Amino acid sequence: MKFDIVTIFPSMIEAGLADGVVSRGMDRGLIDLAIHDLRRWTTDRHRSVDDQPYGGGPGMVMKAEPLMRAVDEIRATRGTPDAVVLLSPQGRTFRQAEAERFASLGHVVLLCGRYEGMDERVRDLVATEEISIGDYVLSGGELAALVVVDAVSRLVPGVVGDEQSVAEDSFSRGLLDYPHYTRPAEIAGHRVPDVLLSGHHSDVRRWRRKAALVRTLDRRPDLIAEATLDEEDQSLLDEIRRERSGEV
Ligand code: JD8
Repeated sequence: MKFDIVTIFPSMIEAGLADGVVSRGMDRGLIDLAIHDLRRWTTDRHRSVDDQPYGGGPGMVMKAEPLMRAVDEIRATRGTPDAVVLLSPQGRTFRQAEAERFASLGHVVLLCGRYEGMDERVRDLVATEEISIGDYVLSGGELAALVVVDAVSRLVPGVVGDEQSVAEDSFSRGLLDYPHYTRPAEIAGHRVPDVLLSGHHSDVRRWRRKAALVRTLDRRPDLIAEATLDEEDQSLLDEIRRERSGEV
């Protein structure tokens, strides 16, 4: 998987990638990630990446031309990317399905803005898509790019040690995760549920599946509608609803 990140704050990206699964994937040659300082493609004495907005108003706008030159050079030196992604609050929301789609592509360029955002011509001429990581206001695209790189990289085979755990991850099943416990068996009167100590693997599996359904129903009912539920899940859901109606 190849990533190119264009930013005026390369050290922010470096810091975010210094540890963890992405840096290990880079060390192991599974991820080829290059960070590009946008100022390299400025031409004026002050290396300007921003300018005042036409029409007036507060703040500054990122100039289009340095970004256009940056992507041209990335194309020439690193190959034609499958996607050029503009991170912005106006983008469609980045979800697990998007992460899976990016992971299926070979080469993704991520463009990070600052200030009030990018000159609209970046959307017209450079970006192939526009993504937001969620409905809150960040100061720039760098943290969003790190989020995207992390979510996509862990789907690249070999990046996360345990393929099984990636496949079983809560969002790949469309449900929230079940509760996890490790030693000791009791803390301040809070005991680990007996079933998890029982050694009955099918009981453990059923308990976890039910707990995941309970959590999802309580915290993210919107996900239930989208989840792929098998017959066992359906009967567990019925069981939960019966328990809650006071029938049991
Ligand atoms: C890129 C500049 C800041 C945004 C004026 C504050 C993504 N989910 C997300 N939230 N925010 C961003 C994001 C914010 C950015 C830029 C991404 C470039 N800003 C601007 C508009 C209002 N300032 C984001 N992905």
